[in-house]
Amino acid sequence: MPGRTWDLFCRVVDNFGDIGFCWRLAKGLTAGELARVRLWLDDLQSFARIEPGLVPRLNEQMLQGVEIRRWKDTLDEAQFMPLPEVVVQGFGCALPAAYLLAMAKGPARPVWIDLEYLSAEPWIDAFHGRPSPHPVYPLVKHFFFPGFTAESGGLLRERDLKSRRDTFRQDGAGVRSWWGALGLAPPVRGERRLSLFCYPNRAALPLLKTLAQAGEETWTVLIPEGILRAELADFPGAADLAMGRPATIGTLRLVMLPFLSQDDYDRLLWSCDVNFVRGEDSFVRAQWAGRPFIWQIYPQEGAVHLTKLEAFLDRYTTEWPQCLTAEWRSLWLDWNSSDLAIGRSWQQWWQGRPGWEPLVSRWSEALFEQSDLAWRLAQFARDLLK
Ligand code: TRH
Repeated sequence: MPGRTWDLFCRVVDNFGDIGFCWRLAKGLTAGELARVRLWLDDLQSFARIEPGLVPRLNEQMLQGVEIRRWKDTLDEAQFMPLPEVVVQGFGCALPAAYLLAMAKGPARPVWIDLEYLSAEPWIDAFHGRPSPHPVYPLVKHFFFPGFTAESGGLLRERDLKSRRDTFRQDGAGVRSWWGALGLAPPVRGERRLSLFCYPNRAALPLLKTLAQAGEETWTVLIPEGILRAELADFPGAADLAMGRPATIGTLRLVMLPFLSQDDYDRLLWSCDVNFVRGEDSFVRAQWAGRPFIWQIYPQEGAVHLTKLEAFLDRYTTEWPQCLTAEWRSLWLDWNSSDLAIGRSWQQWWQGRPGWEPLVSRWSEALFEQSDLAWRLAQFARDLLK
């Protein structure tokens, strides 16, 4: 049974998180037959970086069952017709004025949902689902907050994600050929692999220098193209780093990766021993990988992002012994405040591994028990449509 008709609006503010999330959501709603989705998007070039099947010059196209439409500010009311039953504005992006007017005119007014950014802060549970009447039109918008609790909007996750992850990990030949496609042999004994996706960060160099003097272990650090460009230029030995030309410095091997499709990026997270992630979507994907991760949160004015970071750490480590919590907190805070002394916190953190390793996968397993965001969003819309 095909679901209700939905419009999902997405503006690419910067980076890949907005479209990364909205594309997953559109696919999730479609695959679960929860909705028939039109995805309105203002930047198809950014989208093409994470979705190789997209043709960025087209104004309209079907991809994986989702109708993708270019969203231009010049579109008039007729071009949005027919209005759907459910409208979602991704990350609070304002709906086009002509669209809003058409919604207000009716006759049947769509359910209108404002899908917010993810946060682990406790207050979001109380605000999730709240209505907000429009000041002029007879319309009511409802807030939907993604989150980590049963009371929130939950987290995006494909239905078969866990089985795909586990099947991939168990398939030795598949994993070998996957590494091979990236130009790498599988890891050898004593070699650790770390993926490093982050914003510009002065702590990166001291961290890499620590990994270059790691004693018995060797570290292969995989960096997406364009990430840490300025920092690496200051790293003696890494000046020639380029795609297909790794750099070896002591116990560190640096490898530049092309920007991967979302599916291959998942495989990278599943394959590495440690993942550095950022923003929102890669942060969530690292949790589905069930491996240790270090999160660089999207920096905001007035350091409000640090409150969100602390809120997540509180939730993540709530049942952990104090000493392990302290190790995670100090490494994460050093990374997020570009602390040049990060080498020390990294070493303490890594040495504490036997203590926290089972707790990391326990967190992931517990999250898998929850219902996913696309399903919760569809239920939420269904209840409002009644
Ligand atoms: O790109 P980001 O920094 O996005 C951010 C955040 O969403 C932030 O909250 C928002 O305010 C800001 O954008 C505007 O990081 P994020 O959220 O992890 O998104 C990256 C996406 O790119 C994610 O879907 C994973 C994907 N990706 C690939 O598909 N291939 C890759 O090789 C890499 C490194 C990432």
